[in-house]
Amino acid sequence: MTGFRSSVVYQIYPKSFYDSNGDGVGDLRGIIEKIPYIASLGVDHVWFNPFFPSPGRDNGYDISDYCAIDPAMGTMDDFEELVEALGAHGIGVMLDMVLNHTSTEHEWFRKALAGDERYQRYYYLRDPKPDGSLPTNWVSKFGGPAWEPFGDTGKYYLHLFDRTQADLDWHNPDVREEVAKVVNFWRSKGVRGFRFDVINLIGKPEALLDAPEGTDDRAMYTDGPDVHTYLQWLSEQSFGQDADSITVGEMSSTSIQACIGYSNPANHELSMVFNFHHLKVDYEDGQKWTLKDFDLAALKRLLGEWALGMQEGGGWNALFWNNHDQPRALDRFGDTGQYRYESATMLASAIHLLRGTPFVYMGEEIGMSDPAYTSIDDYVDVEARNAYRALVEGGTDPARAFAVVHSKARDNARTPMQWNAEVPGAGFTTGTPWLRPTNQGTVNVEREEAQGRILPYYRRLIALRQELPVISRGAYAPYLLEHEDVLAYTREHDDSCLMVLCSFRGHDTKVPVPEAFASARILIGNYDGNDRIRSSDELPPVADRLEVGTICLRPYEAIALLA
Ligand code: TEU
Repeated sequence: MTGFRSSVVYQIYPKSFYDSNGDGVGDLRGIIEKIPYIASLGVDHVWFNPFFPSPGRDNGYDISDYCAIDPAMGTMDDFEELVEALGAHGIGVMLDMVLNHTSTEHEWFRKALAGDERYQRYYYLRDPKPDGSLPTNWVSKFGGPAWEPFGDTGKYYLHLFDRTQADLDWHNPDVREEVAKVVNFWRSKGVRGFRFDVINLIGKPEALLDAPEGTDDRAMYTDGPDVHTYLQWLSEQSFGQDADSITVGEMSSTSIQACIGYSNPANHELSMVFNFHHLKVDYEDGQKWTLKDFDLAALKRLLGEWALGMQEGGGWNALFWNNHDQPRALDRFGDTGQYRYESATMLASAIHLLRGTPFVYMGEEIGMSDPAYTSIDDYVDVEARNAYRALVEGGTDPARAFAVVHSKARDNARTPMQWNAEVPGAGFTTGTPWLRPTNQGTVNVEREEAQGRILPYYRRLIALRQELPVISRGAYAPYLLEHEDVLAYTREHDDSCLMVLCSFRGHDTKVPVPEAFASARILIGNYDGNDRIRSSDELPPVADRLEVGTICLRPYEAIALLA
């Protein structure tokens, strides 16, 4: 295993990866069966979305027991076997720690509700305002108010997500002890990787206050004053004791400054952070449930600002286009038709050669795209269903509301991994899949292995990070920030210089190449067979492509030059 800077992480949504017993839902034994495939990618760690006991209101992010395995997913023995079997390939396990909130089915919340004051102090319970209105004007990220009556006590409990996800009060030292115990439980099973769900929400101020009128309520509880102290404490009590620990914090609506704090090694908090700013460039006025073409200028600006800002502050980014909450990037920024291969590999190049640690979300490596659902009933996610209802109730035409959900729903990412062309299971299950795949006829692992070009390209990109310090360590500098079609940057380390050019357009476009790269060689590219270069090959010169210092990029072309 290598350090996190030269690592690549593969993300698996266990419910949708591989079903070993035909019940239509993925499971741990299924993942064990597919380890040869995972290992063939060359990844260093696998992040698993939660597979702990949960009522499943938010697909496992509503946890009712942190230290057990959801029986629908397998047993603790299966888990231990999984850790060992991945470890035999040098692959580490990264678990999802959802420590900002528990399910209301968790023993702590149940005891609190039954009147146990010790456990009542685990949550944010507040009285209504004197006028009888809710304790604050905050809204839930899944729609509606963030407060729900706490039994018949007259008080309310805070839930920033679904009403069955009650926020834990980290001010209480008992809560902090409990969460450290959870992390240490999994460490004792050999786990060294942790992804912390919405961890920048744990530092809410002691007094919860209304957001001033006309302002964003997220500012009232995000990146709060105590997050850094809590993370330092948690690190010291748990994962910080492992030399080979790798941690990533999911940072909701955050800032570069805060993220430098979370990930600069001098602060002893986390290895790296996810931020989502670059994935909001197709939101109208910052609102998710809208329809808008992506803004490439904004995307370039944000990727550049974060790469540079984090570098200057000594922080470290997790790099990603896809995860279980995002519609497929191919549908948003690429072309799922004529240029599927070109745009999928271009997007991969843009991320994998940047400064940071790349994450690949299952199916991305074979070019999976959003399902072609035709009815709102095809969508199962609580967020999508709430959003549809709210749009229609707010007067949006149902056809348009459906189009919005179709392009934004988290279900888009959660359809089963497409192993082969079988209908209905796509080789994921012999039963009825819990969420229906729609294009396994053309997009599947079997076909990619036999004749595809996306999967080999990912394997090559993943290997390159371990081979070349200029990729894992090189200094980043933006290039051609004003170019209308192309994302470009350079990386520099010792005597090596890398230039990465990625066209986001379906037409030809010209890019100037500085003199220093005139005699450079092509490290990887998605045209002219440059996707088939192997490390032992002599790299082809770029000179043939240059015309008076300019290169003409073809539709969705990506090319990396090494000087
Ligand atoms: O998501 C955090 C988050 O802020 C979500 O609102 C996310 O931005 C949203 O789903 C996109 O519309 C994390 C998990 O990744 C998500 O699956 C959980 O539902 C959420 O936390 C609550 O635990």
